[in-house]
Amino acid sequence: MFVDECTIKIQAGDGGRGCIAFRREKYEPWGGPNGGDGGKGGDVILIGDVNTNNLVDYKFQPHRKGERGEHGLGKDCSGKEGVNAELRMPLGTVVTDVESGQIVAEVIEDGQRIVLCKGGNGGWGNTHFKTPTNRAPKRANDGQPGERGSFKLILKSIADVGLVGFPNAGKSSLTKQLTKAHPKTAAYPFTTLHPQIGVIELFDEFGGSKRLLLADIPGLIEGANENKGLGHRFLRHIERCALLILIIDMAGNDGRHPWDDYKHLLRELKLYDPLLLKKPRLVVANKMDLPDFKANLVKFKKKHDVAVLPISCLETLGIERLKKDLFKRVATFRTQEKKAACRPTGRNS
Ligand SMILES: Nc1nc2c(ncn2[C@@H]2O[C@H](COP(=O)(O)OP(=O)(O)OP(=O)(O)O)[C@@H](O)[C@H]2O)c(=O)[nH]1
Ligand SMILES: [Mg+2]
Repeated sequence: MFVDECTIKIQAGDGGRGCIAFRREKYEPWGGPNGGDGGKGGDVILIGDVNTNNLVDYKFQPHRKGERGEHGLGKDCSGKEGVNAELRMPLGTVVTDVESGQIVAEVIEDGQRIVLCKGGNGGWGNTHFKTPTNRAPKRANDGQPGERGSFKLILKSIADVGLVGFPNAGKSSLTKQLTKAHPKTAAYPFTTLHPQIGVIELFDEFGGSKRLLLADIPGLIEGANENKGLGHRFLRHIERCALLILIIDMAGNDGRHPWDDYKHLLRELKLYDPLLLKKPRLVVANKMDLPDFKANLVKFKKKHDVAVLPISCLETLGIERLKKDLFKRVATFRTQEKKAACRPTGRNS
């Protein structure tokens, strides 16, 4: 089961209570205070984990708690700290505080640690309250309560390239060709039900290699914005991509019209988020091995003035060219992104 959205309830551990105690020894019947401090409560920590890509664990176990700190003891013994609750999160998880509606964390890197709720500090034992006028304080602090809250988790996968197309256009077939991933492919719509991330690797002549992440998502259909098909919720998984591939079944199988498919894809992307149309995109015409491909391509070009890259996933045609093109385009995008980030924004800067 794939879950990319859920709400969790978090409670960090309360701090332990401070202790009221006095030193009592054989020849020291009225020794001073020696009550230890309470231990700190356990934090709730999010940890980025590249090996998970699903929030299903949190859907079925939404309540997570840090351990409570132990109470302080006599003989100046502090209570033990509560154990932290460590929640492993897929990369790309956006965490929103339900009460305020604010984004409070984004898990981006493997191993990244984010303290979502802090455990309460332990209370002071009576040793801390000794003063020149009160040598035997009968006072200690309670521990502080741990932070708590409800948080919405939304997974927006991290990938460089996103594949968008109607069902059966060949998105998963292309993913198989470009990466080592093995998504299911079949001649019925909605074979892919949730996003799959694959790694595209390009080797150079010196034995080095470059990598890109490719997101294969379920098919998009006309009216997805009105929840037709699988809706367009899963488009969140291509929001972070540097480049989109719009893949069209140019052979027009099942009586489809590729030029209409292209138009509908653009419309659905725009309805989901107009920013998606601002991303660089590449139109790929698949199934060039089939007889109707050529005539359809001519018609398509008459209707849409865009560059189209013909390929066939079945016969592995045009794949290497596409792969190199992807690396070039993503590199250009990243350079532009860096330049834009470095560009001074203020008038006086
Ligand atoms: N003839 C031909 N068939 C292809 C080509 N690429 C994919 N197919 C076939 O088209 C069908 C659909 O391919 P998929 O890769 O599952 O398509 P998809 O876009 O991932 O489909 P969904 O996951 O349902 O959205 C399969 O039967 C493939 O074998 C191609 O280049 N030529
Ligand atoms: Mg598929």
